[in-house]
Amino acid sequence: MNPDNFETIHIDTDLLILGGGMAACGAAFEAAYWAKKNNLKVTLVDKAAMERSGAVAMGLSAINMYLGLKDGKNSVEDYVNYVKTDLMGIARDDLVANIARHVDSSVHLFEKWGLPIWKDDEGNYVNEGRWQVMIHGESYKSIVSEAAKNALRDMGEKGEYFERIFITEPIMEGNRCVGAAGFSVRENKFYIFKAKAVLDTMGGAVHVFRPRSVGEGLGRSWYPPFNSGASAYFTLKAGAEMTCQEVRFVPVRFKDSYGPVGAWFLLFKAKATNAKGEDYMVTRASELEKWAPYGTAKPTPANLRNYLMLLELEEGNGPIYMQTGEAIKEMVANIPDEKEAKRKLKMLESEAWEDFLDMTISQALNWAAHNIMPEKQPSEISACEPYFISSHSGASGAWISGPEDLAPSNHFWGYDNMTTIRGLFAAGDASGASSHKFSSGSFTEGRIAAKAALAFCVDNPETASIDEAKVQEIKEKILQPLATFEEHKDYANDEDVNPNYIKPRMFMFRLQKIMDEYAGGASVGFKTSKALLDKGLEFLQYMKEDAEKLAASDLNELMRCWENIHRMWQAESHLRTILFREETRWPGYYFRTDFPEMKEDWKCFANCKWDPGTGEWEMVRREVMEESKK
Ligand code: SFD
Ligand code: AMP
Repeated sequence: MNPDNFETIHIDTDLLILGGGMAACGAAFEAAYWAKKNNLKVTLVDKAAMERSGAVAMGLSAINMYLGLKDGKNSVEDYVNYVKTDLMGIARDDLVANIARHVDSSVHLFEKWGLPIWKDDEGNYVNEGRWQVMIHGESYKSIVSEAAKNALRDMGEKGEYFERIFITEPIMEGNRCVGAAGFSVRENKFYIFKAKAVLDTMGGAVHVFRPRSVGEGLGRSWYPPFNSGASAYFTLKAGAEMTCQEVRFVPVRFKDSYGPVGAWFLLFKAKATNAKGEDYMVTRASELEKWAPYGTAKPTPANLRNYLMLLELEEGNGPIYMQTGEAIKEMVANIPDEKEAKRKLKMLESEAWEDFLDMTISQALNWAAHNIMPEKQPSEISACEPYFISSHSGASGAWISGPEDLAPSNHFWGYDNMTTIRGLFAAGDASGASSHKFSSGSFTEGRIAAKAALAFCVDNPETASIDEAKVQEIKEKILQPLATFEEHKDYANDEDVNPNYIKPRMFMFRLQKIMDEYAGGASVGFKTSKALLDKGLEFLQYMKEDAEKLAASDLNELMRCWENIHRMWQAESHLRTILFREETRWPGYYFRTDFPEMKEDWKCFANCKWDPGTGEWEMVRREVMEESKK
């Protein structure tokens, strides 16, 4: 494929939304309203088709963030406390509160657009846990993306969305982000998007670490294989400050098919046990005291729930089981009427299957394939490999401005959700330190960020001029893997093995091996140390040199090349931040064997920044504020 045959397409807009997931859909929906008022243009670009792109592609069985503020059961402060405790004391109150006070209205919109939310006999939402509501959510993403697309369509020429365009690089003018570059994954087209404000919502990252499923199972992971670190790469390359890059997420899931556990723990009140049937949350409760005050709080933070399970495995007490059968039996045990008990049992069985069919069909297939009847037998659960997803129980992302009325003065610099780079905003998995926003909170944060980004466009109406030489330079760099392949492909008789280049698949395996073995992946029980991290960093530098030799035979491989470069940057910022934080604060996510305890003087954010001018990394501590302004 000849890179010279690529047409260059220029798109000029006011607000550029990168990504088409939950945060992007929220952004498009909100932007349409504010842009119309100010006669501004909004453009959205997704690497995939919005109807099924991002983490919600397969559907979901619950909305995990709903406060029910109108019923007075919960308050915004309750939610902030919950999130901060779950993250072992490290969270931005202002950001969490900003999402929490608006999230309910987003959920009501989803319902209005046709998302079926479970209701009880009185017509109230059925809660899974305190903050989660159950949905029939197989088509969740289709419903939400349709609303976002409609909002853009309603804007006429002032609203547009592009699908199957892979964004690779930020375009900068000094300390201001003025656009993005990318390419079509279907046609020989290279794109330059020029904008007054850019909103990064390209999700988190998977396959940075070696997955548990390899070979024939490669691509099977909890997090969707198509989110590959573009968000973090984009903000890092722009020179933005990042936060919590060490706070990866290791979910516990049904083993090998990654079915969700939340409904089992919270709705069905199931217990997880070791092979001897012991409930390790009870037998190992004393371990939690070491991690007080978070370890002794309720609910136990997600990483500590993992940690107790990992201790069982270290002692050889696996497999670990979700006791599904016992849970279902207990739920019908107190129903005296036999017919009613049978009816309830049938209902519970179908709810259990739907939990998987709504969002992780492969888990239902796994049950069917292994003759597992959840009402009779337990199922194995296991800790996955690490992922980067700040909207769930991880926290890695850009360091952003909070809202003026809630943020302490050093957490506010003009516009909600603006990164430390002018004109560059972030939301969803792209913004850090505001965990537990999930699908509904990410959509809501997209709305908040888009409104602020449009205010920025109004206040900063000047447009950038990107000169043709710069465009050409970016284009050549992005298409280089095609040129490298063309130049050397005939050297060897196997396209994939060639001393002059490396294919993205091999590159990814190499990255995953480094991260798994040196940065505390699943195969080493999530343990690492300075000695290992230093070695890992050394290997990563060699990888960075070799990234210049990535080769692509077609557009799909070109995308794979860039996905892996994005992952490599996510990896480096992660590794550097784990190294910087000399304590263990999230055992169960990772464990520093050389600093095995949590330390009071590390109760702070560990932030990092890459300087585009010098190529140097800078690590800084930022204070955790205990109260948001009211
Ligand atoms: O419970 C580029 N999440 C759940 N949230 C819930 O509310 N309920 C659940 O039941 C949830 N479950 C769950 C969840 C996540 C995952 C992975 C699983 C299960 C298996 C969390 C939410 O899904 C999550 O919080 C939001 O989706 C986050 O929103 P956002 O917008 O930050 O990310 P996205 O939706 O994944 O979208 C990313 C978009 O970026 C695009 N993209 N576009 C252009 N160029 C590039 N280079 C790009 N790279 C990526 C993507 O195509 C996508 O459009 S439970 O089991 O945990
Ligand atoms: P999951 O299916 O694990 O993603 O969980 C869905 C929701 O339930 C998230 O909000 C989790 O934080 C929460 N959750 C899952 N398991 C537990 C548990 N054992 N205790 C408390 N909350 C949980």
